[in-house]
Amino acid sequence: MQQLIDQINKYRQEIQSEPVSNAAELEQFRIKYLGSKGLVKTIMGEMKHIAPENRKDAGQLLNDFKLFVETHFEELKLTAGGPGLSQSGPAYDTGLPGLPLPLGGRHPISIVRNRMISIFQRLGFSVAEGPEIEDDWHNFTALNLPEDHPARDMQDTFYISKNPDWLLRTHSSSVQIREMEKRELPLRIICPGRVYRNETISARAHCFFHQVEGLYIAEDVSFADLKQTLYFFVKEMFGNDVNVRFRPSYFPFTEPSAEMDISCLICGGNGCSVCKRTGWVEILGCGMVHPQVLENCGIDSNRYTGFAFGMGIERITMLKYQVKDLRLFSENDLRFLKQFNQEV
Ligand code: 2NM
Repeated sequence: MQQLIDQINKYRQEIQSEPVSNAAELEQFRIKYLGSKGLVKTIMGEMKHIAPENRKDAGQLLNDFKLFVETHFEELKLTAGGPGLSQSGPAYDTGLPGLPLPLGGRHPISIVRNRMISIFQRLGFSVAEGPEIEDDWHNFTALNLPEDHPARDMQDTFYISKNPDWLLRTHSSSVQIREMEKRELPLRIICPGRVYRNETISARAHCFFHQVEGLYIAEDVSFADLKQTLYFFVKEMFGNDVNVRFRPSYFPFTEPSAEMDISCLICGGNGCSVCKRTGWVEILGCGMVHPQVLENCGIDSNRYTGFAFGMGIERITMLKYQVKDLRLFSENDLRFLKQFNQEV
């Protein structure tokens, strides 16, 4: 019996080191070990010479061996496969293309932001970025926000430290202050980025959102330039059928200031719940940069003028894609996000 065990182990080793690298060798392997006159059949035939008291153990041993050879053959079929294998039966075709890997897609906020950037780039604006953690000067003081302005309140702004004040920027205007301080004029930039406000989270408010702010400073920049720039943006973003109106407004950093509305995309201006039955929806704030803000950045306000505007990317995205709840943008639910990207 021990002799049989040793013999079988020797065969196992021999089989494992048998070189099989193509279809012809695979077929030779099959004939040699699993064919009608092959090794497995031959040693199974030897069973009759085994002593009756050993037959049970020997039968088990030989069955295990048979299974080993068959399994090894199946493995060889996979590794020694290739298109040439088709003559010796179905197997794995390495000539087939691989299975597609699922690809990620763009977030709707990124899609809209990129679109906004490319529209303004065509008008000669370039992209500027800055820190999300700001000091009091760049976020408030340089922008003409007085010491007692409500936006500075602890209730509205996330302070990291007080005195010296470090905070999460509440708008991307702080980037524009930094650019005005360090760049040569004329200046024509847009500042896309994330901003933070201490809000109770709801369908309409969040503690962070995304803005694109624009700034153009040169000699003789007028309110007419501002209007034409924003008309162009709206037509490119929402199409030629959309109407635009300006309403007077107030910001400490612009004078005069205005808000811009577009005709409601949902009802076409007839009145619905999105536009609160007015036919108009607000999309941005804008104005001529306050002379004090220019002076704060070392710019001669007698020589230079400029316009600025700011808008929320979430708001534009909600209008464009009719998204009803702001929270969807940060929940990362794939059922929502997949709707903006084609499956591949
Ligand atoms: C707005 C509305 C109006 C603005 C002003 C400036 C700066 F830095 F030039 F003073 N940046 N952005 C601005 C003006 C932003 O957002 C609603």
